[in-house]
Amino acid sequence: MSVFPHARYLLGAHEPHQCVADDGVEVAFAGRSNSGKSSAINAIVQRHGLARTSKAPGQTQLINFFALDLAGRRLVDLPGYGFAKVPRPLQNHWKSLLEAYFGRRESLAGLFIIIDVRRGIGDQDRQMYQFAASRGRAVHWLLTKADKVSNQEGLAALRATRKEFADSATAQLFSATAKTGVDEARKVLKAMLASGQKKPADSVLAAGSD
Ligand SMILES: Nc1nc2c(ncn2[C@@H]2O[C@H](COP(=O)(O)OP(=O)(O)OP(=O)(O)O)[C@@H](O)[C@H]2O)c(=O)[nH]1
Ligand SMILES: [Mg+2]
Repeated sequence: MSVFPHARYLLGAHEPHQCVADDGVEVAFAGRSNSGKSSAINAIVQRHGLARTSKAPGQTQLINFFALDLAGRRLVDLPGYGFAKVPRPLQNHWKSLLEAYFGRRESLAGLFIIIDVRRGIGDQDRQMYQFAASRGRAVHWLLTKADKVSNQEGLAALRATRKEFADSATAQLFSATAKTGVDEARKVLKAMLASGQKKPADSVLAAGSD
């Protein structure tokens, strides 16, 4: 049984106004094309095929929203960046879509940035970090495809990430294929979602409903 039995695909937004209503709480997954975002979502939600995965980079071209439960908790699969073969106008469109999303989204509680552990963190990953951090959102670096490197190489990448983002973000090793680090990632996800639900306005409402 899935840890999120009510998880389901909601919609894909090509334009900012098509996004799911900005209430409830959500955690977004960003990363390069083909880094393993959709695979990570499926492993963490424990639902094979919830987010579409592909060997061909550039599969996720929309902001895809998934409900995790009936209480307004969501996951968001953001379009992958850094895929050179995408025509320039489409790349620019994605960039402005991501900027609009990060600039305005109130229900965004935190960001997972998915990194292929073999490639390391790039400029666009750091840009995603800046988008989230500048709005006070928590960031978690998910160094995935750990099954593709030795333990030593994986730990070296993890140490470097923790050193660079010492107090400002968390990081872990992960593999969707080998299912390593899944429990840890799920805990971080749940903590982000819980932190997003404790907004002052929510507490006032909760206090009034007793
Ligand atoms: N070995 C290994 N392969 C993985 C892992 N995670 C993903 N992959 C493979 O990497 C490829 C891309 O995975 P996706 O999850 O579709 O990547 P994505 O980041 O969602 O890609 P886009 O939607 O195109 O941006 C697929 O062939 C996956 O099977 C992993 O942990 N280990
Ligand atoms: Mg994808």
